[in-house]
Amino acid sequence: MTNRNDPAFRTGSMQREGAMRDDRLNWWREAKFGLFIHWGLYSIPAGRWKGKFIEGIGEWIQHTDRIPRKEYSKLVDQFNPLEFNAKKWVSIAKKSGQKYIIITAKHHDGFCIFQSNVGKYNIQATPFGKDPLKELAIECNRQDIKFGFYYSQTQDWFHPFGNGNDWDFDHSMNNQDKNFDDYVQNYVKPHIRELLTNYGPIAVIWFDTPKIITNKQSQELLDLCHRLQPNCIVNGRLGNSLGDYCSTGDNAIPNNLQNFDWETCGTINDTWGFKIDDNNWKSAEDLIKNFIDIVSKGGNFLLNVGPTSDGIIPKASVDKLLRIGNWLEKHQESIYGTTPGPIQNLDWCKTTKTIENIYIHVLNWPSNGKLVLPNLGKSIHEVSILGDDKKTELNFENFNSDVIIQCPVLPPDPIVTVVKIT
Ligand code: H79
Repeated sequence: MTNRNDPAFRTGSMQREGAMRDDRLNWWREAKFGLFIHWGLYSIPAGRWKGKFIEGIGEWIQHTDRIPRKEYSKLVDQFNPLEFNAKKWVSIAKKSGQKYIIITAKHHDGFCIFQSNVGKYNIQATPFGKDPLKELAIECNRQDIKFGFYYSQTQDWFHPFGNGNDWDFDHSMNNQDKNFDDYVQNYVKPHIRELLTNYGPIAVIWFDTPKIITNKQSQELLDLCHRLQPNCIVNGRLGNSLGDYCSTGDNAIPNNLQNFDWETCGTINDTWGFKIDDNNWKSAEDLIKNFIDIVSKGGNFLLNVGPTSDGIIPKASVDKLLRIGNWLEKHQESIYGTTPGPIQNLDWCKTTKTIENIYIHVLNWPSNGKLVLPNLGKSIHEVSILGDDKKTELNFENFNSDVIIQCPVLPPDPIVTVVKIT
């Protein structure tokens, strides 16, 4: 049906067509930018175990260091995020121009950061005693931001019938398939029921690492989500080519324009869950350029933060997000609600469009201020710099099949200047 050969879609999926799906996806297609939050027991060790720095991504610490579940699960006694403030978190997303928030309800370690009547490995077992997801749901509603949950449906290193923990359990034993199905039917599904019943409207359920899940199990989970909340969209990592949109591989951006719905999830440093020694921050400029690249190819950007176990989003993350928000405030028009533009094969510029306008995002400003754009046709009315309060019209001329636009010699925007063609 569509071309998903790009390596970025290693973990991607096909999607079902249909009017229902279009309805569900309408807001998401315009939204472009979301906040991903990885928060759980792994935020406490933050990449260190028994005084040793553990390699790899923070939320994988239990797996990387083969920590026995009996030992790791003792972290519940320490989870008490006294600084957690839903209003602050949602405000950060709001100021950054993000339109949706997706938080880990349960990651691969199996800990549920919400109040659940299914199993005991959840927030109720901690000294915190409140449900942070409930507070976030209320606050997102207040600030008009869509809210959704990440849920690890296959890997679960705590549940004996979940997948992935080969240091506490021997899953090659008898009844593996039957046991995993038991886990899906009697543990995963009831959790999904709680998540889609107790928190008001949920915009997205974001599954991950499908691995051994069967087609039947994926289909049942998809149907369950849509039955409980018909407007809830489900990402492609549900598995077996099911779901409402494709997820690329982590941090992967496809090389070309794609003609289906897709999203890149990405990190600001290297880890997803908070890791004390990860200071490998991407620059705000690179993040903005990645974001533009993604939108110009028809995708959404789900950008991650990993709050500390106290409930603080690292300052470096907040700084970058706010800088993206600053750029976006001036350039909303060329991002939200746009579709991929007509020029797709140039490295120095990325384009988007609306019915009336084409937006040229100039990633590398030419030293003479002259932009040479191929194949835009001859029906151009007006050219200006987006965000220019004086709305100065720029001179342009047609030359063969090119349009040559004379811009200021110095780029008007310090990060990425956008030229608007009407
Ligand atoms: O939730 C985030 C990741 O934890 C999750 N997806 C994003 C959104 C994810 N699950 N699996 N993976 C990412 C890929 C796993 C990579 C691994 Fe490794 C390579 C696991 C074991 C070897 C890196 C190195 C992580 C642990 C050691």
